[in-house]
Amino acid sequence: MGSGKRSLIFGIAGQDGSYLLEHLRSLGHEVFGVVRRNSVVENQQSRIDQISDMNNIYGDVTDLTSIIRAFENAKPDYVFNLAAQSHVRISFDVPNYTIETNGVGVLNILEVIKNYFPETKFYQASSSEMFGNSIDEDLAQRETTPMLPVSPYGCAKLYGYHITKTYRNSYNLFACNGILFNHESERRGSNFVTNKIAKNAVEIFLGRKKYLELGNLDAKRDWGHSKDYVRAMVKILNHNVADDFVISTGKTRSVRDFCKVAFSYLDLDYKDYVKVNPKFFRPQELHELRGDCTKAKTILGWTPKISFEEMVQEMVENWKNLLSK
Ligand code: G4F
Repeated sequence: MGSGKRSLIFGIAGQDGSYLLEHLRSLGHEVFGVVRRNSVVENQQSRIDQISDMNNIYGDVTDLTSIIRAFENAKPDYVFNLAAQSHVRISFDVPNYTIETNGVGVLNILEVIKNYFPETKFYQASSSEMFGNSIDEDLAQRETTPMLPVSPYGCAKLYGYHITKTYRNSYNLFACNGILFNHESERRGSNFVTNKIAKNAVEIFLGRKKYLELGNLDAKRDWGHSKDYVRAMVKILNHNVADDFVISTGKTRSVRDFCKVAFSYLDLDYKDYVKVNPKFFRPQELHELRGDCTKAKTILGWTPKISFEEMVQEMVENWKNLLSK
């Protein structure tokens, strides 16, 4: 049974977009998605192929007329902006593009909502990268922690975060930020550290590679599962007040810990295979993230369900299935 609700997702072809599409459908929403044109169509569509009877619209958050067209097609009750240049290290190589997409892109959508669709509820995918190395006394980050980003990606996301709050307060829009800590899954791109480790560990296990090169093994992240985090996005828009929420697990682990767990599922010791290559270091590193999601737990009744170990196992198993074919 349909809920009568219509949702529009910018960035539907990404990890979170594809899980959000499935979740919204399970809630009875009619879902529309904006995808960027890509020269290799399989890359663009691979995560949403199995669910491709969706309403696909070509567009880009940097292209205002395409945003307007997407809104006119979808006539959405809910809009989720997950579109981004999402790789932190690469944001140092393409800073202008990152600011244009992750910063100005948010403004473009808000302008369309303010001028033409003011009843639409808006979710902005904000990021824990906005905190930089700022940390509260208890070593956690929460909604009140000062934000001091250390990458072009973090700076652009911080602009998106503030412009969302500014439009909410200036024009009385239902515009919200989810401040999401790292979240992964078998659908994660393999140039992010988690799926890079999972993929390479399986290649080593299968005898196709001898070692894995990584950057900073001591960086610590609060890693949750994307499936859990897309549930939070919907809860944020279903809340009766537009607000901002940290979404995290509250547990922190190092890149080294991730290697240890991933390789151990294959009965391998990561120390025999992992090498450090400075090529993968960043001009400035964010050393440690641990999110306190008490606000989301208390107000939205959201909690993560999938454990770190289950998630790592899923990622390793996925590569085992794909690569042993
Ligand atoms: O997996 P990562 O590239 O994720 P990062 O930079 O934390 O960003 C992710 O999470 C953010 C939320 O905080 C999102 F906003 C963002 O869009 C993205 O989803 O790197 C994680 C850590 C870093 O400290 C990095 O220096 O892993 C370290 N690392 C070590 N070796 C590596 C590598 N990262 C990558 N990508 N590749 C390496 O070889």
